[in-house]
Amino acid sequence: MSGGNLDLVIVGAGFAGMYMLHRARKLGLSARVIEAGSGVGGTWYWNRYPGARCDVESMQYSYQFDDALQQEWDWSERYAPQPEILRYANHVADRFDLRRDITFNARETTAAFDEAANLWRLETDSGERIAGRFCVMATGCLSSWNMPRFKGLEQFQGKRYHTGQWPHEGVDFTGLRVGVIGTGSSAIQSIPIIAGQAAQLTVFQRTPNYTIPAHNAPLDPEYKRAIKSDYAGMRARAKQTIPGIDFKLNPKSALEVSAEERQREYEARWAAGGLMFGASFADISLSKAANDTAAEFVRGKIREIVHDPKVAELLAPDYTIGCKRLCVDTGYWATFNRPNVALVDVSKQPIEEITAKGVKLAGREYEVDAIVFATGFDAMTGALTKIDIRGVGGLSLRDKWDHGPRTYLGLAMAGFPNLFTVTGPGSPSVLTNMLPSIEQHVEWIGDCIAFARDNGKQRVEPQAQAEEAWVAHVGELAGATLRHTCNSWYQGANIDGKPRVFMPYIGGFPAYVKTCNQVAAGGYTGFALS
Ligand code: N01
Repeated sequence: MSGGNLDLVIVGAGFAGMYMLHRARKLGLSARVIEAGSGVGGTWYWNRYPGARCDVESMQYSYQFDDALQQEWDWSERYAPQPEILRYANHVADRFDLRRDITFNARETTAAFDEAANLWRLETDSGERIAGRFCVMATGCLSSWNMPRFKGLEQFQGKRYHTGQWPHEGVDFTGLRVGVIGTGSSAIQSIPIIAGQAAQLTVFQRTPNYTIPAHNAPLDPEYKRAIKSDYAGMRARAKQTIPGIDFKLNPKSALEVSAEERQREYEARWAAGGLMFGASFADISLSKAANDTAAEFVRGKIREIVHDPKVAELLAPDYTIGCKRLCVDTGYWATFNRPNVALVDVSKQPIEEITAKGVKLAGREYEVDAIVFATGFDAMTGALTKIDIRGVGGLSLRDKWDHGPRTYLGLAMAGFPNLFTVTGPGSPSVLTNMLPSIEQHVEWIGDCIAFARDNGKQRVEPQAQAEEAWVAHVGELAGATLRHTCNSWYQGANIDGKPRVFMPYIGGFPAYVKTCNQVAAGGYTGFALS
């Protein structure tokens, strides 16, 4: 690891950290990335569970900063599987010769701002030190995996896995009795595959989820050619939409059309598959009555697919559709028709303990050979609060965020000069297509650092009032939709004791970019530069 002072230290070699490094080099900044894993890819490096794939279509879930890169890379399926996305990340690392400035197998534990020297000083778990004028936390939004504190966890004699930290060599469940705890995206993707291998699969469900079929398939070469012939056009259209994805939103209200037209639209979206079911009508995320029509349509599909009416009822969610992140699956509901699959409701009688032999609740022990914890993440803030980050006067980020995250633009925090976050809380982040959002953030951060350098400034720090106003704006926008009406990780509800604050900016990609551009054009309004 470099002992000298750098212009920039980047934490994390996922898609954000990799592009930040590339951008820093282009700007003539010396930079080094610190990465806990042994390879690049971030979330796609860790999440190797069976069936893992991206729920944004592959032609859109990729970098666009280099046209030759997007022209030469060949996606094989509509939704790219995790191994292919990881290959893509490695290809990018090779193509842009990134590895020489990445330190692998080094987990950042502390980062402190040295006010006298205007330097960020970081230390890793092995005691290595690195310092840089600026620091970018490219630590990911869904990277700090959540293991609930189940009583007796350590006494389990079988194998334990977490979807967010899957063994690199893979796991073969053939002939085993397996328990899966959780029914979020990771569970919904892995359950059909585990069910195909296991002798017996028991799914422990606390809250059912809405999922839409992926209808995944190999990509038609003609379709790929058509997109590549005008990739820029497609990317430009995507940037005009709220999630930063090129898609068709039906501008009508679900309530203004006839029941037949509504049904036709939902059937067409179901047949097309994927997240864009949520765009069937313009008011699904705004009006409870409109939302109910979409939710009821999906519940109807569950009742059609799942043979046992009792199981179908347990699988059918009763809350706002799209409140928790919509899932995208391949054969999820039908999996519950298999004779080797059982569903256990833990909503009213929670898991009491993990025993030596399995999972115990309501006085019954479910014996299993392996448990898969598909229990999600300490989303958006967990990866940052895990590191002991100290700003001016020793202010700790954990303390600053004690009542919920506070940022300016989701990019920087008052009291933490020269520190930036990529897709952090307060940014559109997880509500958008992550790759274009990452590129926008990285380019903005790079420009801001270059501006400071070119203007002889040592420190860039949000002003407290600007941060205050942004936090209020983010909260106000969240309150105007139905997104706050359920227990989701968007508002920290999945982690005991985590403050309930809706974390991402819900105003959409175009409005966010416009604000960021105005801030930059105004000489970084809301920031103090000194
Ligand atoms: O995590 P989750 P995930 N006892 O938090 C349950 C992205 N992603 O890894 O809902 C019993 O959604 C918990 O129950 P509840 C995507 O953005 C994307 O699946 O809190 N159960 C829930 O069912 C996604 O939204 C892709 O009541 C417990 C589950 O565990 C995000 O990552 C694929 C429990 C956790 O679900 C997170 O998804 C995968 C307890 N004590 C992930 N604690 C794609 O691109 C938790 N649960 C497709």
